[in-house]
Order: sequence, then structure tokens, then C-alpha cells
Amino acid sequence: ATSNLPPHRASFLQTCIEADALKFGTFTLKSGRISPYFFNAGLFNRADLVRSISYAFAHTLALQTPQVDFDILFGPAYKGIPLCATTIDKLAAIDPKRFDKVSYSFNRKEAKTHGEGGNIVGAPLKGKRVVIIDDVITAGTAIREAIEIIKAEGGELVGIVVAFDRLEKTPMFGPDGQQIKGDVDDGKPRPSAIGEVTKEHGVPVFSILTLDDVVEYFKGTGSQEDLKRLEEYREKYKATN
Ligand code: OMP
Repeated sequence: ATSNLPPHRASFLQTCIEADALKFGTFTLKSGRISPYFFNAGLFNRADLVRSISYAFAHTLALQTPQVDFDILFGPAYKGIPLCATTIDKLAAIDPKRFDKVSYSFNRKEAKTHGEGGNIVGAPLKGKRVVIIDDVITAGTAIREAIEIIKAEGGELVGIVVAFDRLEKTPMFGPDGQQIKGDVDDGKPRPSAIGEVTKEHGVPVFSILTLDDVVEYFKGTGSQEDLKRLEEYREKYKATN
């Protein structure tokens, strides 16, 4: 059941199920891990669903970051783009005094050489306090790429918010320093993808939902077969902190 979650998170979880944004089956992830579930933020593409995800993000930011002030919400291409634009609108609706002057920006996947040029669309990042908004953290690769872009543009990263934290451990790295991809794990404890980003960059990472929330929800309502597979996966890839 969703009853132990705060209202904005409970209703978002309900919307995820209704929109089929949380799918159960067999999915190969970017990291190569084979997962019994997948969170697809691209499915929040209808007006009511856009409203739901942007409100959930805005409430998460407004409630969990009273101490974090920021100038720009940065949404990494592609899935972060509608998220940054719609969420600043909702933030300003919740607390205009605090958020009316927050801007959005996002990166181009391919550099533009004509016209205004550059790799960033929206507010310039230089010298600004930036929060990243993104869909999912698994092994942390996508978030690290976004952090590099912000640094290269001279922005100051002050926080990260994601819709879904899969609560997974960092990937294994080979002797060449490259991430080992595939559904492989040495069974050794490793810290969380989010924890490592927090430690390395000194910024808080917030999420609307986590895998634990989904497991709890399934205990009340879902299929017991899916629940078993979720719990096995969680056991295999869960982080030590
Ligand atoms: P990492 O870069 O390993 O943290 O994976 C995060 C990215 O994987 C997200 O930005 C998505 O593009 C994708 N992803 C999902 O969208 N949903 C999931 O449930 C899992 C993944 C994934 O491939 O790990």
C-alpha cells in the first residue's frame, strides 16, 4: 500500500502504475544488469501525467531542499528536457517568492556550430547554482555525464533530484578503469551510486520514489511472483549504504 508515503509520493506511485511507467518483466539496463522492472519516464507524455510528475518533482524539491537555493534546474537531454521546463513552472506555483526567478537549461546531444552556437539551450550555467533533474539513477553514469557538462560550463552543482532511485550499488570496474558491463556481480559489498556522487561532489541527491517504495507497494497489492523477483534483484544489486 502507498499509505505510509507522504501524499505527493503516494499519488505519484499510483500514477506510475496507471501510466504503465513502472513495468514488470525482463529488461536489460544501460549498465548491462538484467532487471525485473523498468521505470520509463518517457511515458509521462499526456497533460495529466506531465502535471503529476512535475508536481511530484516540485514538491520533492520544495520540501526537501529548504536549505538548498538554486538558480537553474538543469535537465540532461533528452528525458530531462520536459522535466526541467515543467517543474520550474510548478515550483513557482508552489512558492513564487522563492522560485519565480529559477530558470531551466539543458544540453544538446550534438554541438551546434551555426546560429548562437554552443552546447546549452536555456539559461547559461556560468557562475550559477545548478540542480540537476533526471529520470533514474542506476549505476550513476548518466548523472556523472550531466555533472561534467555543468562543470565544463562553469556552473556550481548544488543538488540532484531524480524521479526514481533504484538504490543500486556502483558498478564493478576492470583493471583498465573501465566499467564492467553485463549482469555480473562479484557479490562484494559496494556503496550506492547515489552515495558515491554525494561523497564526490558534496551535494544532496533527492528522489521521489525508490525501489523500496515499490517493494512495499507490491506487498499490499501486486503479484507475488513479481514481488519475489523484485526482492531477489534488490538483494543482488543493493548497495551497502
Ligand atoms: P545509469 O546511467 O546506470 O545511472 O542509468 C540511468 C539511465 O538508465 C536513465 O537515465 C535511463 O536512461 C535508463 N534507465 C531507465 O530509464 N529506467 C530504469 O528503470 C533503468 C534504466 C537503466 O538503464 O538503468
